Amino acid sequence: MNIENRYWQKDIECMSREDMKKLQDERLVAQVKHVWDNVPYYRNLMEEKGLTPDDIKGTDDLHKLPFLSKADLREAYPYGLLAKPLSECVRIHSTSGTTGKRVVAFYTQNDIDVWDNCCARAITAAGGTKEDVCHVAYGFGLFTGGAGLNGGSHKVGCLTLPMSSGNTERQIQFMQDLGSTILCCTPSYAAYLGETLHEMGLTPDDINLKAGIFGAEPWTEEMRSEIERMLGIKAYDIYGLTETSGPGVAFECSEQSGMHINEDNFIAEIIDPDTGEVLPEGSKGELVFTSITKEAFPLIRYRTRDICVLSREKCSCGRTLIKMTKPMGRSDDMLIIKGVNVFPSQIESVLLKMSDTTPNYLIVVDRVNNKDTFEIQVELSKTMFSDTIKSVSDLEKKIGAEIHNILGITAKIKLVEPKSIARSEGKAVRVIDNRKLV
Ligand code: DLL
Repeated sequence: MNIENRYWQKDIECMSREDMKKLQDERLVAQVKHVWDNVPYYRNLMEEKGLTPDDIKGTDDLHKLPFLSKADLREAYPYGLLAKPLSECVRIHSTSGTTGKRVVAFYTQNDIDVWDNCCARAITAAGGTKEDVCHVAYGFGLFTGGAGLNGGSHKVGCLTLPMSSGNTERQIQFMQDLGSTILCCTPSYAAYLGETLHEMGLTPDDINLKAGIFGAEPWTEEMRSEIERMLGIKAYDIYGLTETSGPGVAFECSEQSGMHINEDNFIAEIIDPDTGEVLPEGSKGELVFTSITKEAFPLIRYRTRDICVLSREKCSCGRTLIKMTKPMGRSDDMLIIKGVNVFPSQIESVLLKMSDTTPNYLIVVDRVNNKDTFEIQVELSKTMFSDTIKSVSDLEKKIGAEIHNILGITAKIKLVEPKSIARSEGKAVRVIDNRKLV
């Protein structure tokens, strides 16, 4: 890769620690004043803690500020956290709202520019330049994936294909005809595209892809290798959430070991999810973000529920931006089965280490006679499916033993026919929990 192309905004991405702290200090002070002056909801939260903007002189005072949670966002729906007049807002995005009221986020033109630059950093770190054809197969609409990567791709000057998701064979046709070099979509959709490519009798040599930028859902290192193999690309992670603009809060570089957080726009903290105590660097805990450049919809100490670890270890790419590990699931997505904490990613890791299964699986949990039942449906590869009953039952036992080894509980393994588990074009559904626990 040409060295000039490695960074989108080198002065920021490689800024010294002292300069970054200074920038964050200044921006935090201004942001706190902005919400105090313009958002009564924040002012009330601060007043409850006996705080005024004068108490916040920089990032060292961040811990004094109250947390904000999804419940606050719902309570303040739709305009309660808006910090700019609607006439200055140019866009709205929203979460899917499957578990309650939607969260609506507002953007000024400057918010969109900042967001586009964050996504442009991600595309550049994945090797993207204006010579590339960027195929955006995240959903477009209220979901932030499509619009975010589309905006970043425009900034970089790539030829942008705003494909959205779905119509999978046509996606591959376009890739072939228009020579897409960078693919942006969820990792589960990337796996589906890889599967479809092979079913169409094509190989990675028949397309021109070199890199993929995948996020919006948890995915394992095993899934990364599988996608890289199926599509013949390097697969990069990207993280974000609607509340903080969307994708591009953090992005992976050539080292592919954790994502750099765009610290000029977001201050990250790790807290103990039970006590709210701020944990030292290197601890595993809940990620909390404060947005320090957002105009329309600023977030102060927003609890993401995502569990990860932060690290300031030197990165070989030259960026000095702090790194976060892949989220290890959300604290509210964690399943408790037979009293044991289970993250779907642990199961995915086991399954993808087996050569005879596909990356398609479903975890089904139920409660019968007051006892949890735990079944994992796993799709077989085509070759394994036509194999003997004995080898299929050996594989079931092997997976069962490995799951027991990792989790310490027994799961019923059900191997199912190829293509029998529904494919996802956006975020994959990996868990069906039939226990009515609430
Ligand atoms: O998923 C924004 C996005 C779009 C990110 C495209 C990356 C790419 P929401 O729909 O609001 O926003 O969901 C946010 O998705 O709190 C995480 O739990 C999860 N998530 C996002 N990126 C990753 C990732 C978008 N790279 C929620 N790895 C977040 C694991 C992720 N989980």
